[in-house]
Amino acid sequence: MTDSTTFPTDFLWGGATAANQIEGAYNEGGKGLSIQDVMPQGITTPRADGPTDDNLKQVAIDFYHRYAEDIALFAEMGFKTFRFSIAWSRIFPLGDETLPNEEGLAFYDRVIDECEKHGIEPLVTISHYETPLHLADTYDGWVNRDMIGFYERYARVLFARYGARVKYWLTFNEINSVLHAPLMSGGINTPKDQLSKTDLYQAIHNELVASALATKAARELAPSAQIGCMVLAMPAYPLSPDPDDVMASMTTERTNLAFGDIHVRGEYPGYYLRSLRDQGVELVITDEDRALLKENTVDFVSFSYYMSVAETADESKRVIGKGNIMGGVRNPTLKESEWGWQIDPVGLRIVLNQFWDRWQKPLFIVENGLGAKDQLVEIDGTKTVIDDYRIDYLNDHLVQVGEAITDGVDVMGYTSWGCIDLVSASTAQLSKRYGFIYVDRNDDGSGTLDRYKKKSFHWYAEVIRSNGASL
Ligand code: BGP
Repeated sequence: MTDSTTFPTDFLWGGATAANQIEGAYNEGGKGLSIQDVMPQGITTPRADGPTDDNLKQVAIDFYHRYAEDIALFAEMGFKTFRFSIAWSRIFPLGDETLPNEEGLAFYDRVIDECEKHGIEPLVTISHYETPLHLADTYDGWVNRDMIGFYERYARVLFARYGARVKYWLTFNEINSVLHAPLMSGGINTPKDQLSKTDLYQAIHNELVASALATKAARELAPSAQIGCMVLAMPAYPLSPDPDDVMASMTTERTNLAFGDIHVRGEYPGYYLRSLRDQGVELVITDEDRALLKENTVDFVSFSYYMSVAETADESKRVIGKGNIMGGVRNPTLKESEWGWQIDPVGLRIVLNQFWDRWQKPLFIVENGLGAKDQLVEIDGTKTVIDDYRIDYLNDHLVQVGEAITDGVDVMGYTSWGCIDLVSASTAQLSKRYGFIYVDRNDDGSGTLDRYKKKSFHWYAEVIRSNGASL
């Protein structure tokens, strides 16, 4: 990249994590269980009845005790922002009680203290795949409308406690993923193949209303806060120029775009209502719900971007590839990661332009990165990982972010996913690594938990220092 003025001077460079994937201490500090505590194998295997020792998230990377050391390393890279989530079950161990757990609140005070010490702006996800287990077991998660009130109470506690210190908030991680991973994303215990469409879309509606109520609460309790929605972005290109393929691609993309449309425009789009009708789904939507959605739209749109897929109307050509939670039809023009996620840097520019054209709201890329198996090596007495593959992936994507900014897109920032190695959401393993910082912990739970800087650590530090000119 030649133009050093491409990235705005206040561009929020940083990294992203989620509580259940880094904190560990799953039963410390008064924390209750979350659905992650019964998902030892990630999203591929049915849940367990209770916590099991084989769940790497019980310790994860021990951020709960090592947060100061880790945030200092982020500061060394020059992070302007750090995205983390608050574990709902640390604040409300069961989820439906009236008073919060002070020890849980105090932990995030300390995390925010550390961020402030280093001039790092916290970016907080209120709910990142961490529904309290009691809410899943007693209410079947978001299928039940009572969840709206529990979430609102939780969000209000957060805004009251941290609202003066945290500017950027995301209501739900990848809110559209509930369509594909109802337990992890929605705390819904009913197995996906037995979940009725009506229950699924009612759960989505309940989350959307809760998201609007959180925005409303923030306006009251934290007037300087900026509230964003967060969607899993995955372009679905037509597999061919056949108009039927183009229409199929549009229909698939709309399953994701609907979530941004509703958060930004405050109402259900016609195509979404039609799709509900076509599926025979009748939702309970009150006039008050409609008013809440309309009056409490978001300040910005954030999203994860890892890959794109293709789409076709021709069933015989629907070769399904792997991918982030939803996956899709394989695109023969693209390479893929070790986990079959197809790598498409230009897709990020396409998504940024599409979202900007559609919503005219500032955009925040809050997840992007390459999961890979890393090899720890020793060079001149220092342990490190030579992760050129990760540097290449991130560099190629960030070049496209620069292109989008040059196209006129308003991009607020970029937080690379798993800036420190963490437990993978889909596989629940540590060997799928994303970090700039290697954590010595293996899939069998062995390891010292020591941290080592990878080659990409120094690369990213220079990207941030030069504000993207080094790309
Ligand atoms: C997103 C999730 C993250 C993260 C990431 C990478 O869907 O928001 O929690 O895990 O994907 O996925 P994985 O860990 O499965 O490689």
